[in-house]
Amino acid sequence: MNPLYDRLFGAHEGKSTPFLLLPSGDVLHHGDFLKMAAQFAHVVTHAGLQPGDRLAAQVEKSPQALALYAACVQAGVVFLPLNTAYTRDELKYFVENSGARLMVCDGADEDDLRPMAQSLAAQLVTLNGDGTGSLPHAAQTQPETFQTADRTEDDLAAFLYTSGTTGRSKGAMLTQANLLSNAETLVEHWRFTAQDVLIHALPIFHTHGLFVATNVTLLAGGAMIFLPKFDPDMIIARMPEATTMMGVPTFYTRLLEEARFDRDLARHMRLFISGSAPLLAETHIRFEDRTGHRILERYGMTETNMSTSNPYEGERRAGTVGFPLPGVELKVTDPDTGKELPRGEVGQIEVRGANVFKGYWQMPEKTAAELRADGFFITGDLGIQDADGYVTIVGRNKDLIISGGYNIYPKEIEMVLDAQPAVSESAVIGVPHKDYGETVVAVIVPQKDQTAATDQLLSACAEQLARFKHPRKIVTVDALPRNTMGKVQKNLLRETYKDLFVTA
Ligand code: MLC
Ligand code: AMP
Repeated sequence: MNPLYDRLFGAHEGKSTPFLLLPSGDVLHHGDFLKMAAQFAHVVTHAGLQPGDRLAAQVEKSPQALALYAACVQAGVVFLPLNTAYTRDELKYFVENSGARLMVCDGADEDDLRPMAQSLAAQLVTLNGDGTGSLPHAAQTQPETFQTADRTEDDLAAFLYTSGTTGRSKGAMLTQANLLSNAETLVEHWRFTAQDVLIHALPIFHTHGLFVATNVTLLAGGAMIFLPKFDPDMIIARMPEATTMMGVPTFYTRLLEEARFDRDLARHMRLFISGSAPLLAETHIRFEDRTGHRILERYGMTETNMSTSNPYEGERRAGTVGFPLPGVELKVTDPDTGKELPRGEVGQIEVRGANVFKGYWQMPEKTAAELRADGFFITGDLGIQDADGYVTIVGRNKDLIISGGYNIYPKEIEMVLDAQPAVSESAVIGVPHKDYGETVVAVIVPQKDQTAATDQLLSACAEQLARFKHPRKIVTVDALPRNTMGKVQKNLLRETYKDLFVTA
């Protein structure tokens, strides 16, 4: 028994139904995809990995990369996908912290990563974006079936790292039941069937692209137009074959910039879904005016999978994230006391259900701080539930920036900037950005009688942090605004710099 494998993958073994529709026009059928996954599972287990061991993968999006996820589920190995933008320093932390025994990287990074892998006693194999590499090479001679490892619903399926307000990333432990229960709920809620063809242009190293999009499609038995990245030309060209699309708000604002994206092109589509960051009500309205479709906005998190969704039938309300999903309890609490607040009051959103993760890997204090003993998870998002039950996210009780759907924790960037000799202190904030929703601005105070050169600060960031986390603007000030307790007033900084990028 391996519930996640059996339901998502095993159910399609031997089938010649289409699964991945590729940019080349090729179609990868379910059965062939699963043969590849089985061959990968052999390579992974021959490397000595046992059920429960971790495999870290920093690879480009490809059918093979997705087969690696399937292989891990089949072999009972915990899958740890990593953003391709992460630097070597960032990667080292994830591999070390998770104790991953096998790393899969792009061939171009192999020489750079090998000493690090060796120092952490992790094996290293390669998988390139074009499907070549030492992993697929070794897989070629392996059997096309694999004895699925026994697992229970409570066993771990994946670790997804999320940064924290202290700057140290936490490995969110997701069980088979977390993933499966959420996929089941979403398939039903959003009416996915084997006839669906989803435009998949998201990365597959985060919850949205890997679990929401892929697991839902797999469970329903449908197909995905599997694109390497968001590219409006490609999406517009392939839309006639699709029935549904999932994306972050930037996908929708960018599509609206294309005159070719019109009512005729979208007429046959069944559903457009948005999440991972706030979709402006204005975008929702413009999208409906252009296409006649109301985007269905949902709300989730790495730790909770999806928690709320606007209805499939019924009113999809712009600016809201809809209702708690079936099986998910949601309450709005006072951030100071943890007491539940009456409907209509703004507070911290907490959720409980089979969707909620098991805790942070080897961080019992952080787990205890966010996951209550009664099972409610404190999301750190501020919201309000109206009289009709619609939930609106109004802000965050955590110091977090979301740029184009990627989470950026200011603390991580401040730590890099503060370590620079010319910097006395820094405050990193998110400001509105037309394309990314929010973007990163660093406000720095130089050391007395020193000038902090922007290019030096940026090169320090480049060395240590993924590109999407880099400040898009560095502002120098004499002093940071502080309250009477000495705490930096980031709200004042956000107000001061709010217009820097709105017309960008
Ligand atoms: C890329 N870049 C970004 C960026 N993405 N910078 C800031 N924010 C981003 N999101 C940088 C690149 O490093 C590059 O830098 C430049 O921008 C252009 O690169 P690109 O490859 O052309 O990227 P672009 O097309 O701009 O990508 C934007 C995007 C992409 C929005 C299409 O970021 C994306 O696919 N985002 C989806 C993220 C996602 O899946 N989130 C889900 C998390 S799960 P330069 O300057 O060197 O050229 C989650 C839970 C839930 O949140 O509820 O779903
Ligand atoms: P991540 O940790 O990458 O999973 O990001 C989760 C965070 O994304 C949540 O805590 C929210 O702050 C944000 N988020 C996800 N979906 C939405 C949405 N529809 N509206 C507003 N914020 C969202």
